[in-house]
Amino acid sequence: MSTNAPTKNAALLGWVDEMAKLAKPDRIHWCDGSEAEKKSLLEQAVAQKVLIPLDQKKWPGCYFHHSNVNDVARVEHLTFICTPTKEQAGPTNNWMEPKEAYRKLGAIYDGAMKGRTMYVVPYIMGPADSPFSKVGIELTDSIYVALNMGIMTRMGKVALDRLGTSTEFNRGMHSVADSSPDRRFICHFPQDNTIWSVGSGYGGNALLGKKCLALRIASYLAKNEGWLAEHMLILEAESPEGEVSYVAAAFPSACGKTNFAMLIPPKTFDGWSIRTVGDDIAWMRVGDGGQLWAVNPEAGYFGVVPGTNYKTNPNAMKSIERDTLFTNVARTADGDVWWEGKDNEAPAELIDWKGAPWKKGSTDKAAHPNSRFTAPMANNPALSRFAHDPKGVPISALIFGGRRSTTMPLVLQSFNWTHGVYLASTMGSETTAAAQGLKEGVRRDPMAMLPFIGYDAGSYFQHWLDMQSRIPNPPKMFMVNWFRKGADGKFIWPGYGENMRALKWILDRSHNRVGAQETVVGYVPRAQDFNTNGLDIKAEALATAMKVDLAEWQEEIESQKEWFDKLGPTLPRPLSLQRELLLERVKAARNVK
Ligand code: GTP
Ligand code: SPV
Ligand code: MN
Repeated sequence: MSTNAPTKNAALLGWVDEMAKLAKPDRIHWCDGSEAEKKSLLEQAVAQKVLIPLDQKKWPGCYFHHSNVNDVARVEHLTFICTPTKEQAGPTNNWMEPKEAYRKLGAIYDGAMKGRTMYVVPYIMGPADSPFSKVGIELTDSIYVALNMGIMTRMGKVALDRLGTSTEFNRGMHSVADSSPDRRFICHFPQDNTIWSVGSGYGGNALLGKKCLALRIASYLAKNEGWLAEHMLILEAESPEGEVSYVAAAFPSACGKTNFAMLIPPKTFDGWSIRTVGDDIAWMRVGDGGQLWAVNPEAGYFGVVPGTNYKTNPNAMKSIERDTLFTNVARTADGDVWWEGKDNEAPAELIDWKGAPWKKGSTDKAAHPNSRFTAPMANNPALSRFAHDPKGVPISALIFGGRRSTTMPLVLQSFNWTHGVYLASTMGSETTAAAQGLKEGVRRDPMAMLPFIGYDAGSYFQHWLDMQSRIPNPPKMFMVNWFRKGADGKFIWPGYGENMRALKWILDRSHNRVGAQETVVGYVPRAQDFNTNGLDIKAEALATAMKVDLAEWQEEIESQKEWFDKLGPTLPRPLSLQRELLLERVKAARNVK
């Protein structure tokens, strides 16, 4: 078997050899992360029809990929936490006994790479020179995965150099195998720092550095080591006076992180700049000044395509102008791409994401609702100059927000840390196309981490509560909701750039310089605290977007009981007491028994 191993790391060589003996690839290619390698991999991917080049004049360095039609999003029902006991995985995760998981997936890997190349993809999550960064090695038979990892992580030689002879690296095994949903499993072994994924080539199932390592495995490490690994964007806000602040925000999958992280303020916020540190994942530790410091472990964006246009998110549009992989969008015969919610109307004819002819006016979507772009973060014109800073950035506010058509106001500040953790732990959100096979409707998605907590959820909440005493200068906590709907079923709040208005209040509250109305459920902006200059929305609609309706809240809090009951004995008592206290307060305010 041919190989080009560029390392003397015995543990690494031994493990790669062991996995190769199992999967039996014809060739092993060690990725070095060079430009020349990228070019060659792209050429091979095109020759294999894994990628289709777009019109290179219009879209330099851009390619189209369509996944297997049964493989278009994360698969939560096929995702497992393989801890020694079921209790360690907790009631929100699927659990498989580790030996059983290794046996089951091992049988599928056996010979799965015959006739194929096994790519050895060394990568770093986090800046190359940051003490917080983690090295992972992903073995994969997907050239598409190898190319994506090259964009999403610091990949290749840089990772092997950092690893040296250390045995401490995440062992990620991935094979698309036969792409059969019956033989698709995403298994995590936190105790072994190992991930085995088989049967899917898509996003979070297959790019193992992202959700598998940077969230599920990292959240387990973070619990043990006293830090936080969260599904959060990180943004930098600079005021006209030159004050620079950072916030981190957790919104569930396909609920607005990329958009918020790339926000362009409305005209009336002259002199304000928002820059992106990260759009999906934050690793946060206590640092200088007793503040919480955040690092973005990724190096690229794996972003939702539909709804992205020059009005909603110009920075994303500029980020995908070159060197971008488009997965499951629609395209034209002459190498252009299209999706629902692009700037222009659909052309008369398209090739839909499945490769079938599509005519304007068709009720089928031309692009898959979870179609994605993979773009290097260096393309983002609004990239923060601290995006690669090994120390990270100091966080002033933590924001949590779901997709809720009712109940949740535009913005709300918690009374304190415990109340903030309670609000985040009970966060509800309507499910989206980012995961396959979920029931439509609102589900609890605590901290936007339901699919990504790598251990018992109750213990995860306890860890959040415990963090308070570790952070001398903690960020303030907020809830937001851009997705409340009016009687007409339409979003009330214009969203996108206008979210700056809520952000401004959040920043002012974090720096203790603006007032608020205390409601039974938390602080909200008073009229004089909230900048509406140039905002095109009726006063009545704005009031509805911001409203705290106690009847809705009572229903909300009562419905949280089922969720807390499900969490079982590890649910921290301060959280169940918060719920009960809040319910009694709401009932008292409504004068109901
Ligand atoms: P993941 O990558 O899955 O973690 O998603 P994300 O949280 O980064 O979501 P993203 O920013 O990609 O937005 C998902 C969808 O919500 C896109 O179709 C956006 O156009 C839409 N969206 C984002 N922000 C807003 C907003 O403020 N208002 C409305 N109405 N839609 C929004
Ligand atoms: C998400 O689903 O939250 C994503 C996309 O960011 S994936 O990488 O598929 O997890
Ligand atoms: Mn995400």
